[in-house]
Amino acid sequence: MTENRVNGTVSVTAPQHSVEGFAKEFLRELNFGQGVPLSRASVNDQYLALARTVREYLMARWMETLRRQRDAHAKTVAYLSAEYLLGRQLDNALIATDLTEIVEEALTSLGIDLATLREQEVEPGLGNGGLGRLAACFVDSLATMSVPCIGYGIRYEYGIFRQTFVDGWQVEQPDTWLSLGAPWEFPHPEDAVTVHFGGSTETYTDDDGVTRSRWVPAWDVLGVPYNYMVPGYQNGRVNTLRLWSARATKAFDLQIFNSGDYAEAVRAQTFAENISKVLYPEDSTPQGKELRLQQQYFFVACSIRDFLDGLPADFDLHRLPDVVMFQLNDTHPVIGVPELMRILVDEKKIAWDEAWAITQKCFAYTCHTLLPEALEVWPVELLGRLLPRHLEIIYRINDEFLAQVRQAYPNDELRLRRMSIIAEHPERSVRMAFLATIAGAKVNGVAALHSQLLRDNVLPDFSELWPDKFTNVTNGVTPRRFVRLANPALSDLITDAIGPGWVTDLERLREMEPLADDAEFRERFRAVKLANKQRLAGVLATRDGIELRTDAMLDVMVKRLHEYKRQTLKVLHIVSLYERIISGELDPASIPPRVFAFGAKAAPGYKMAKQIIGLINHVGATVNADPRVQGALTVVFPPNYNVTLAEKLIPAADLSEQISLAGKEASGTGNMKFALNGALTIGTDDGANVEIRELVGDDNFFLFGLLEPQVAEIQAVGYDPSKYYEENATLRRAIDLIASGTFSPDDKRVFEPIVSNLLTEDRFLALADFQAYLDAQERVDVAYRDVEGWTRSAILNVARSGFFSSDRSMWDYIDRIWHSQPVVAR
Ligand code: TH1
Repeated sequence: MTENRVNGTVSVTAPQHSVEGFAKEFLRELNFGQGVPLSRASVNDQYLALARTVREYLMARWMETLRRQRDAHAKTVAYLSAEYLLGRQLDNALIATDLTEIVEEALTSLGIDLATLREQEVEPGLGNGGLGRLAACFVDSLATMSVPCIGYGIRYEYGIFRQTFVDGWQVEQPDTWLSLGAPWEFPHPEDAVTVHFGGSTETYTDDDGVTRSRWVPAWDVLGVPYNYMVPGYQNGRVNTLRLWSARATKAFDLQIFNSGDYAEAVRAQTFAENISKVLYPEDSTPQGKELRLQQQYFFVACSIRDFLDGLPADFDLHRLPDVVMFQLNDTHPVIGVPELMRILVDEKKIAWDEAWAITQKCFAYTCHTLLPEALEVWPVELLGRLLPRHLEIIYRINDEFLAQVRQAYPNDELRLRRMSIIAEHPERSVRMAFLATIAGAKVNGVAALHSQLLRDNVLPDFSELWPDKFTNVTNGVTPRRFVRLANPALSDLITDAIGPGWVTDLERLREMEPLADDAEFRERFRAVKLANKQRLAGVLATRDGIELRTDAMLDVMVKRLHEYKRQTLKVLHIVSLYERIISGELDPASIPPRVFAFGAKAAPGYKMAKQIIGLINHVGATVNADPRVQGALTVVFPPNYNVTLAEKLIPAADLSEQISLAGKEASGTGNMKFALNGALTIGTDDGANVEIRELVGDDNFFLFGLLEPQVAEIQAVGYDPSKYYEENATLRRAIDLIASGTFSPDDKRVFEPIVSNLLTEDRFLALADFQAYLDAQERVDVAYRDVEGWTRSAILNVARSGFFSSDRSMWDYIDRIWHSQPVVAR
């Protein structure tokens, strides 16, 4: 690395791109960074040295980005998210810097295999599922689009648990992602921020004789920032992701230590560090635990303070909305609203009304769910104990808001009660979605249908009061990671056909449309799919000892395990096929052979979800071992589905299962990744499926199931699942087979809870949609037999899914919500 002085600042220039140069840099890192010679370097040594070498190529761009951003005084997006599901960093850095080939060659010249080093990286799993992965896609897009953005979150010491199966049942292991070294992070203890908790509030009279309130906190912790590079794709830009780690302000009490009570001496440290210790593994359902609220306030307080500290000393805070938009990724960071108010009013002594006007322009809120039980509420008692001043501020926001409602709707007590931030039942609590909606400049849902239902069903009173506040931004996924990196074979085929521009301008995939009618192109497309299946087979063999046949239809359902997503409906389909085969009704030779692949983690405390995982594995074991099936059906369920596995599974898939009950999946993003990689979707009219179907066309999508209004109707009159069981013999036989204990000979009653739940409650109407699902699956079989027709549809799925780039999502946010501008590189 060379250094030269420009304008009094040290600027770092990146090493030159050459094989010899890279090999030299790598050896230098190995020797001087890891302290080992090549001859004695472990794979981990080599991986760490490689990561450090690659990141040197990003360093100059990173500093240049920061400098340019400062100079441009551009408005920054501060994305506040409790989760970032990043996936592995090495490959992404390699494609961003266009170094893959050079590195491959340089390592080969040293007798090292790049693929082996790639496998050494443990992905940072700092998120649960779609919400965390979306945040990662968004920061990737903003960097690639040269938009000033800083992502703020938590550096969990343990990310999402590692899932193992013991006799088919999920057992969680801690995710020790930091244990072998963390070459992608840059700790900055000198920028640590103190965060306060607890205590009480007091009133006092200030110098001007005004009575004011202030917070007298009881304890504090330190937030230490760790920076991560977010490289734009081959554009010379690197944005920052800043994740906070909690430390004790006073690590160690020497007096207590000297007195011999060692445990007590480090108690404060242990207590503080707990705050960023572990990611809550609940997806789409909040737990309401005190530590969770501590986490939320901790990272938001650090982030807001960090942003404000970065402003010039003489900055006029009335101009804050010109320089930042805090985007709230669901309600988890909403406590930032009263935090900013507290800083402006209590610390900066800005008048309440002015502070509120500023605050309302600095926040925007994205809602990601429709499930009523997923809307976060915090008991007043807990919030008041942990953050007493914030509770006061929330009360005042609420009072003034309700006064406004009263004025707009006189004599409407019911409405006031419906709209109050404070709920009275079942206990007094703070409705965080309401607070976010009231404070936010904009409120958006994450797919067209979702945004509509958000307005109509979740926040109807608010959308009536402020129709213009509500908008939609349909989710997207980054084509860099989920096509270019995950599917190099398809990427090469596309680039061959239409040039490389699609990677940053995904609508250009449209140019491929005519090729769907080109027999030779279809042949090549099929070859790509087959190669991806073979690649997956290799991964599953070494990773899990799973044997995957590559000559069958690959039917994939990967997502968090949740009843509303209806993995059980998928199981009922498999069990039904199996039952019809063993009862002689269905000739296994008459259907195209299928591999059913699952990937799903269940929240550790979610009993029914864990039962369903057990059921899938037990059905799989039985079906796979039964010679009567003649290999027509195979079930594979590799444990620990994560971003790394997704990158191998999705490109190999033929069929994408998106079968949630209509009106329950806010958007989905896996659905987009499959379509972009040439899988056809079998799906309900839910979330972003609606938009996928509109774009790819009905002929290239297998739609089934109740529509959202029909679901609402059925539920209004009272849903009775047993009726479907009585009236549908195929369904009855499938359920009876599960109930008979066929899949669990050691404990025949083990799946009774699932069976009885389906027959008596079936909250998500799996039985009501069963027959429609089976019919759609028969249409899939027919379509799959037409090899050319299927390939044509698959190509059209790719060509017409450019809309689902997260770059487009980001343009929509800029246009409808942020009004920020790219700082153009060069
Ligand atoms: C998911 C939604 O379920 C999914 O439909 C959507 O595509 C994704 O967010 C991105 O928008 C959600 N994940 C969570 C996680 C938590 C709380 C609420 C949601 S909604 C912890």
